[in-house]
Amino acid sequence: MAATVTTPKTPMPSAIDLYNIDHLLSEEERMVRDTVRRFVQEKVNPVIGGHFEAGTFPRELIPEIAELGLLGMHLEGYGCAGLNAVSYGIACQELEAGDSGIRSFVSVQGSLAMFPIYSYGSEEQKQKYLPKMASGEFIGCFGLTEPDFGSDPSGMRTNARLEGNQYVLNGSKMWITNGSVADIAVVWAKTDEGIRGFIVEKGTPGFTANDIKHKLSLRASVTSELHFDDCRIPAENVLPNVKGMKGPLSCLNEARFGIAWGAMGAMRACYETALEYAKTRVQFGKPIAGFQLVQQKLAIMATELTKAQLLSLQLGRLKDEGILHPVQISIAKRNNVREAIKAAREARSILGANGVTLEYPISRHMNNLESVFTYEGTDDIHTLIIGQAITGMNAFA
Ligand code: TGC
Ligand code: FAD
Repeated sequence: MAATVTTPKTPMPSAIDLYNIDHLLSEEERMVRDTVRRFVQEKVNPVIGGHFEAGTFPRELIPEIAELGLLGMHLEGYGCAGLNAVSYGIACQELEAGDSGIRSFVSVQGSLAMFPIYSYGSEEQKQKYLPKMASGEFIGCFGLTEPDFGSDPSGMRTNARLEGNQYVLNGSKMWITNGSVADIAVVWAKTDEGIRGFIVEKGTPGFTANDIKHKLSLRASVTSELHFDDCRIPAENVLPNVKGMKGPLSCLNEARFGIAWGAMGAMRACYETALEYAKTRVQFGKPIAGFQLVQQKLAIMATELTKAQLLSLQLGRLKDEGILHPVQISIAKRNNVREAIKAAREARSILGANGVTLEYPISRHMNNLESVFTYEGTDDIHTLIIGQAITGMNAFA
């Protein structure tokens, strides 16, 4: 029998899942989605606007985030949940539907602080840090960016020299998520043997962290500067199993993967808010959702959300098969964040003046997405990574 198409009268699937992607998820993946979505609706959404306004991170949510198994959730053993990549992506999507700051917290902890210890640490380091990080007892941060080296981190000045059984660390790191709240910092520094990763514990003499104030984006997230002034750390705190830029760049693969999914959460929240608003806001005698120009905006948002969902799901399936290439992550990170920003802007316009307030989540997401566009490789850097992959020519320098 020939394949058939339903009629236009057949009820559509949900407005936030126009391609029935739900069908493509396993039961476990759906359960992760529903659990994290409920947590965001019940615990994050009621408080996040207040935290954004105050410029504070909702630390009170950490125990529950840990309880849900979201910290290092795609790692196995050491108290981690050991879920697949798609589940990790789905969790990031649901968290970022609440706020990019919450997803950032989980990304940094799992992908940027736990992942390097898990992948490149000694067995002693893994035993010492990972279970406490999975349970939320220890918070981690990741220090790669410096004041003069953002997109080009290989130029870093932070350095570590071996003196007896200690490394002496000097330099500074900038824009570090969770910096001042972290119990341990995974810091990348130049050594005689090339770039190495170090675990620096809070309170080590010579290590200070100061918060960056007056951000207009990611306000519900802590961002700090780290300073190392003859900071002596035990030689056993070096990550023994990696040297060179592939150390930090491989961690970025993990975090960028989560961001590609996360951006869709912010996008979905903006789209859903605009859709609901448009159906009830009456102007010229009818709901504004009945005007062609408003429908055009909503139709584009719905289409781009659907495309991003499919792109991300295949990204996750490739990761779970163990054949994901970093350039595929760049394609998804770049596309999804770009489209999320465009959707946020259009959604904001549908709310008119209401769109600029914190009463609705859209402007908060829109401002957050400006950071997401820049961190973990700017949009330009991902364009160049893709360009290099398809032409074979390096256009970075
Ligand atoms: P390049 O010379 O091309 O390569 C150096 C070595 O690294 C390897 N490599 C990778 N390994 C794993 N994954 C990747 N994606 C890799 N890309 C490169 C490469 O094979 C080579 O290995 P080997 O063994 O030959 O030494 O690298 P480069 O130094 O020229 O860098 C290229 C470039 C520009 C793409 C890279 O520097 C880059 O991605 N820049 C952007 C910096 C960035 O994204 N920073 C993010 C900081 S962390 C952050 O923003 C956290 S935000 C908080 C949150 O997530 O919420
Ligand atoms: P620059 O590299 O100075 O770039 C400025 C502009 O020049 C950009 O538009 C860029 O795309 C463009 N540009 C640069 N090079 C090229 C080129 N070759 N061709 C074309 N255009 C180019 N870093 C961490 O290490 N850890 C963290 O936890 C962390 N958290 C962050 C949290 C927030 C809220 C923010 C905003 C940033 C965070 N970062 C973190 C830093 C982030 O990774 C950097 O901001 C980012 O890599 C870009 O670096 P930069 O800001 O120095 O911009």
